[in-house]
Amino acid sequence: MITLLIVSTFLALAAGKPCASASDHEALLQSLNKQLLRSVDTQDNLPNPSVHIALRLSTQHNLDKENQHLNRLKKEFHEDIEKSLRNGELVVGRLALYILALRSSCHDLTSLHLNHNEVNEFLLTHLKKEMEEEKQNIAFSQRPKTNYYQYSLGILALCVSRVRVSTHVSHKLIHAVEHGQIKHGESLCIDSHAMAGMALQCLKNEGTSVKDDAELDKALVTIKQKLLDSKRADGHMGNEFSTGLAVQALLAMGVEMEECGTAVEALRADIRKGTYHNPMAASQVLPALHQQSYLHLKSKECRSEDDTLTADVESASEVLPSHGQVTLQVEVIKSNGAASVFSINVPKGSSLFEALNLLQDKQTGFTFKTEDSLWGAFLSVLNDEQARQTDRRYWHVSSDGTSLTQGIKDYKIDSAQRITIKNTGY
Ligand code: B12
Repeated sequence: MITLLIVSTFLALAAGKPCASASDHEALLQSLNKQLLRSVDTQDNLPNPSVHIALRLSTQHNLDKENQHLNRLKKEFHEDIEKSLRNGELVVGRLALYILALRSSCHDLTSLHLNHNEVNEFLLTHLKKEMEEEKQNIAFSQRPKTNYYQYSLGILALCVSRVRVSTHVSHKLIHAVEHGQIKHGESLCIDSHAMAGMALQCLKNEGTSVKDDAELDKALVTIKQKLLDSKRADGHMGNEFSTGLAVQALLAMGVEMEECGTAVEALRADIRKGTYHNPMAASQVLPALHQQSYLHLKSKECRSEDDTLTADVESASEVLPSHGQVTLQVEVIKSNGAASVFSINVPKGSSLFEALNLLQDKQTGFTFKTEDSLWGAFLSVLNDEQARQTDRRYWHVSSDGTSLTQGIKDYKIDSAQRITIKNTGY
């Protein structure tokens, strides 16, 4: 039976993908799985719930390491959420991911509380409350305090944990889908549509009552169409970093793996190129390659699991020392439109973060600060001006007019270029 299952899985994966054999696919999948397992060994950063979910949705496991990571989440990540609550920060998305991570390890959710204002609350009770606040915010200002990606994650976490989602909360998401309100900066956000798709599909599968069943079905059709329409000539849906989530959502919505063949091939090509070296990026891609979506967490039982995955020592990738310097122009455009341009020579192959540090050290008047997030360093302050989420502003980064698709620590400077960092509203 199991053999039959494996053979049919291989056949499904091999379908519609001329460039990879089933064994090639397995090897790539395993390399990404091992890379994620190695990432949880690093103790410098907070444990990442998204990485935990991806490890738990994989076929191969290292149960010891996964347990250690779960314990770190329950301590360090849990405390970090409580710290955010004390600082009055928004926690919807991180709390939802944490709940999904606990669910992925079949952990009893009622055994954990959040301590806030000297009150102990169940995680799910607190999430429900925050979702109510988000819903109110949408009612008053047509958007959540966080964003629709996190709002969808919230619905998904409640639904997967079999907690009823209020019809008002789900209606706000359905309405946003139908009115094209789900954006990333100025452009259509494929990642958020994928997350919304999984959240709404979960409600449909659970038979959760919604304001209007026909409206829910219409929103699901809209999302599916937007995801399919986002396919580029190279197979990506949206970009390299949204394709994994888009495939997950399409699978959750009942699309066959064969229909995602070109997207899966694009993901495989990215893995070969090392595009997903950021653990957060890898964590959103791996489930899709396993033909899993976050919806599978609902029925996860954690019984008789494989325990054969080893981290292996990372094969020393041949990083050839790059020679020479390149000239970088850094243009900063503040919220009042005032622009200043700085110039610096940096070693070829530096990250933008390293380049900005060099520029700061030169004491030319350029300064910057970052904030930590699950994706890494988020640029928050430049030349003493902060672009705040509470004001719905951020520092948008582009190179020679093209928006960067990576953060400042991941983006590498390989040639002379002009980086524009602009305080932008969204
Ligand atoms: C919403 C969102 C934004 C919002 C965040 C604020 C808000 N309240 O809405 C805004 C519009 C500001 C934004 C900006 C950017 N974003 Co954005 N963003 C997202 C999105 C859709 C959801 C993030 C989220 O809420 N996650 C849930 C919570 C639980 O996780 P979190 O880590 O705590 O969330 C925070 C961080 O993710 C942070 N954040 C958002 N984007 C980025 C990007 C980077 C590189 C970093 C380090 C942090 C970061 O803001 C979140 C809210 O505080 C993701 C999609 C995805 N697949 O994850 C893309 C995504 C993370 N963003 C991306 C990018 C490229 C950017 C920009 C670099 C775009 C640009 N050219 O300027 C900038 C960041 C520039 C900077 N200042 O450093 C990429 C990152 C890919 C990568 N390999 O690094 C993603 C995956 C989208 C994509 N498919 O291309 N983003």
